[in-house]
Amino acid sequence: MSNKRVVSGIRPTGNVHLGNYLGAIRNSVALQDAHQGFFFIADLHAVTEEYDAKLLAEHTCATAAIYLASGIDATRSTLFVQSHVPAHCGLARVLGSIAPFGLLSRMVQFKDKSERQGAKTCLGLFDYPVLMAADILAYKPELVPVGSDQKQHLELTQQLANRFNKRFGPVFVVPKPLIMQDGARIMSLSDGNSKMSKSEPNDRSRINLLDGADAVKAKVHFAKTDLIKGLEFGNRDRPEVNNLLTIYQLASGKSREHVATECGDMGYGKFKPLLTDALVSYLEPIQTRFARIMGDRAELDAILKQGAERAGVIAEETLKQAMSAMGFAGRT
Ligand code: AQP
Repeated sequence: MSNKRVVSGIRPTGNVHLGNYLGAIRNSVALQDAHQGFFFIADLHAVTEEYDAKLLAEHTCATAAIYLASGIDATRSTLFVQSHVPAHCGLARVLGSIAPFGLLSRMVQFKDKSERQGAKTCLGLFDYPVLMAADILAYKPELVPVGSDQKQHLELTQQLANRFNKRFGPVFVVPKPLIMQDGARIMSLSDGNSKMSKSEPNDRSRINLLDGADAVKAKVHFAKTDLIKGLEFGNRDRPEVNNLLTIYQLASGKSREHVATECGDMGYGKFKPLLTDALVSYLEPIQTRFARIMGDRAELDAILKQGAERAGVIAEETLKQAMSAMGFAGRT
């Protein structure tokens, strides 16, 4: 097995959607052939904004099952729940001592989310990127597959690794983001300028991976479009059309050029059923596997337990190395 590692996580903040899948999960699945994969459900990141405590555990299990149903192979890759590996928090604490306050306050996601949350903004939201850096650096990975929304956080991770290595010695590997061009930013079905998101209250704004044929049909039917004739990629004034064509391209497995030719002269009356059919066929196998995995919770729990044990050994070792480099007295 390759000794190159890849790390990626998803927050259990709701229904995993097509954007999560196209922007991150499918890349993780592809990378596990040539890399040691560490894939986790980022539950500690899910409690930094308003959330429903009654649903957290359920969303955590469902997200783990989505990973497996999408093709993560637990015999080759390590699948675990973030909070089951305490070294992530230990490492975040020590990285916090070199994380510049000013830089953290300028993180775009923090600025957006804290503006929305006002007085409810918590410390966990502010130092989210430091915990994310710890999540990644703990495994010394080469690559981190993410959607383009996480690019800035990845850059902070690189800065923290470099800063630490320069000051205390070479403990961390500086990871590279892997942002695929296609699918890096899937947009909302109701607003082509906002990204598809789990926490958007309007469920019609996204295709959930577990949406059945009727839901997909209705969501595509109601997806925002425009009145301009013909369908085209890449027109900045037509973000909704570009998004729907991109989704069709990825779900159908056709090339961009093929889709541009196939759909260029179509109206929405013809295109939307085509998109619906492509999506339903794309999602069906994932949904069948998901149902099977969720039907055996004991097996799922065993996979996550074993994953946390495997991940814990590596993350603990990195934490030990980092603390020793920083001058902490060793534990006997
Ligand atoms: N719309 C998107 N297009 C492409 N990639 C996306 N990702 C998220 N949304 C899109 C990628 O999915 C991975 C997991 O994301 P996350 O669960 O950690 O949190 P997020 O980025 O905040 O995703 P959401 O769905 O928008 O959740 P909420 O609404 O809770 O904030 C990441 O790699 C992300 O880039």
